[in-house]
Amino acid sequence: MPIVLAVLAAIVGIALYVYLSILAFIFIAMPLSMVGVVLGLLVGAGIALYRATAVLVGTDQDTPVRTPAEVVAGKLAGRVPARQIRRDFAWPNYFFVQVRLDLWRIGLRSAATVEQMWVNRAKEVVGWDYRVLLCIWPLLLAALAFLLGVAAGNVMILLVLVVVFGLVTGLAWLLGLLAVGLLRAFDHAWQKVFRAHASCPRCYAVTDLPAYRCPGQHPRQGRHADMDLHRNIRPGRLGVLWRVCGCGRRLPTTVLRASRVLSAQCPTCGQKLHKGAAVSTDVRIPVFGAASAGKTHLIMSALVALLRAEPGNDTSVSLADEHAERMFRGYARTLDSGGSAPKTDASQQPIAVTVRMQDGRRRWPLQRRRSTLMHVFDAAGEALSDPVQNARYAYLDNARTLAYVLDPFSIPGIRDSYAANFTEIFAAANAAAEHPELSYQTTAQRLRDHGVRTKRQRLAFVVSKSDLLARLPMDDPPGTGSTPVRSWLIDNQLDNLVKAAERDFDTVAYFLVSAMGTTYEGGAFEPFRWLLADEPVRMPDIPTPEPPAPLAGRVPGSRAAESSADPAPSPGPGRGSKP
Ligand SMILES: Nc1nc2c(ncn2[C@@H]2O[C@H](COP(=O)(O)OP(=O)(O)OP(=O)(O)O)[C@@H](O)[C@H]2O)c(=O)[nH]1
Ligand SMILES: [Mg+2]
Ligand SMILES: [Zn+2]
Ligand SMILES: [Zn+2]
Repeated sequence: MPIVLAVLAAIVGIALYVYLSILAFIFIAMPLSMVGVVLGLLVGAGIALYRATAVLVGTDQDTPVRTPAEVVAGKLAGRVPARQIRRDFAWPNYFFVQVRLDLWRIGLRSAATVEQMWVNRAKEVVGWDYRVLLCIWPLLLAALAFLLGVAAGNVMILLVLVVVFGLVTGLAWLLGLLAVGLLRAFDHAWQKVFRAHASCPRCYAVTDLPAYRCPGQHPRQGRHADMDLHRNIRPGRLGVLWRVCGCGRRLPTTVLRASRVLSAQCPTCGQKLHKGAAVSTDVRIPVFGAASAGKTHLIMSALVALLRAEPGNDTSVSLADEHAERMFRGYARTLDSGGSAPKTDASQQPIAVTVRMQDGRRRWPLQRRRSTLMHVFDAAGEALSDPVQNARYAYLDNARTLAYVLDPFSIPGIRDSYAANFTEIFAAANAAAEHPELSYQTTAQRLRDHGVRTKRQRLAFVVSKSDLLARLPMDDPPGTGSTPVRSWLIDNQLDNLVKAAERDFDTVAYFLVSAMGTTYEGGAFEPFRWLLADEPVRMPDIPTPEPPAPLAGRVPGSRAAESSADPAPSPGPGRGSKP
């Protein structure tokens, strides 16, 4: 009987508990859970937003940051790519890599906070007595709903963040790629149109992308390791309009803008390049010919004439570097004293003498004054004839314009006819010993051996020492202008040489020049002027003097004897014209 009563009491008790539970579920758990879910959603969203703010504002100290040092180590995109050349020490563009790191961090930190809430609550409940649990389960249900709400709110906001970050990043990439493409194209177009390159006067490397030094604060070891050297200043992953150097300094991208404020250097040998390198029209003029042909005197006389001329227009001419200034001082001293320049040292690697021609007008599209850097290379005749030495003269390969100097006193016919009777003139001429054809062919062969397409190059064919030549009593002295000089060479058995030059080069013009004077028009500068005429260069405008008198019967040293070069020789005669 007591057992029956006990069972009955238990059944009633359980029924009562179930009844009360149902009531508690409906009237306590359900409403509280609803409130819990709503609160949870808000709290979850708040956690995600708080984490996002902390990461983006930078108060989350542990956010992984892609630093310039990692960029240098090759970890720009997270893995180590097989790059031979190290990237520049600069901060990567935010939307290239950091945005991904930030989003990942926000997700991780939010999830960790939510997970922590779950774990903490679970730990508390696991320790409770089951009777307590049976009494307060409706409240636990509401707490569970709250936690579920937190997780859901968190995930929702994270998804929204992924979408927003994705959209903003996508837009940034779109605009960035467009801007990078345009800026690079503009740089490229400028260099193409104005034939702008940077050429190293020492190692002869020619590049469109010089390296630039950051003027910011870099520790000494950093400078030693070239951490301040930006080898690729073009817009890209390290910045579109600007880049921030690892030292914190903001640097302009694009060669056009960088060349204004940063100092350029040769990416190959580290030599400091001229201001405006890779933006200025770059003209390289190698001068070749036999030893003692008169190459150095031609350059000397031409450059002194150019720098002493007073342009009538608003162009200006100046020496581009210390080496050029030093050389020029020597040239001017020699010319003014009437002396002779020392023989060029065959053991020294030639260094370009660079002259800057600046246009005074500011021109569209950047309202920049355009300038030209003219590099003249002078090597010793013996070195040019020596295949081992001339193989190192890479400047010959990179030139569009060359000057070949021929000493008329080395022409066998002239020598045979006059050397015996005019020893004094021949002694003054210090005639070249090498046959003109040989001195031409050694360099032409060298160019061919190095795969240079000479058919794209212009050649100024210069017959030197005209002042001394005029003193020989020739029956048929060379006339003025390109065509007469060419005919004179053919008449003097140099038809093979003329043919070879015209076959090898795109355009050839002939000049008869004396290096003893310093007149700008009609002087030793004429071959250079003709070479520059095909380049996008604005030349100093000097009033044209009276046309030179014919060569025959001239008095040595007279104005007419100084040069008989055609003031504006037409490129026509040389271009495939037949004798
Ligand atoms: N009168 C006269 N002499 C000249 C002229 N050009 C060169 N010379 C003389 O020719 C000689 C050789 O001239 P350079 O200019 O040194 O010859 P180069 O071709 O540079 O010779 P390397 O340096 O040995 O390759 C010198 O003694 C000059 O004085 C000229 O136009 N007139
Ligand atoms: Mg010389
Ligand atoms: Zn160099
Ligand atoms: Zn810096």
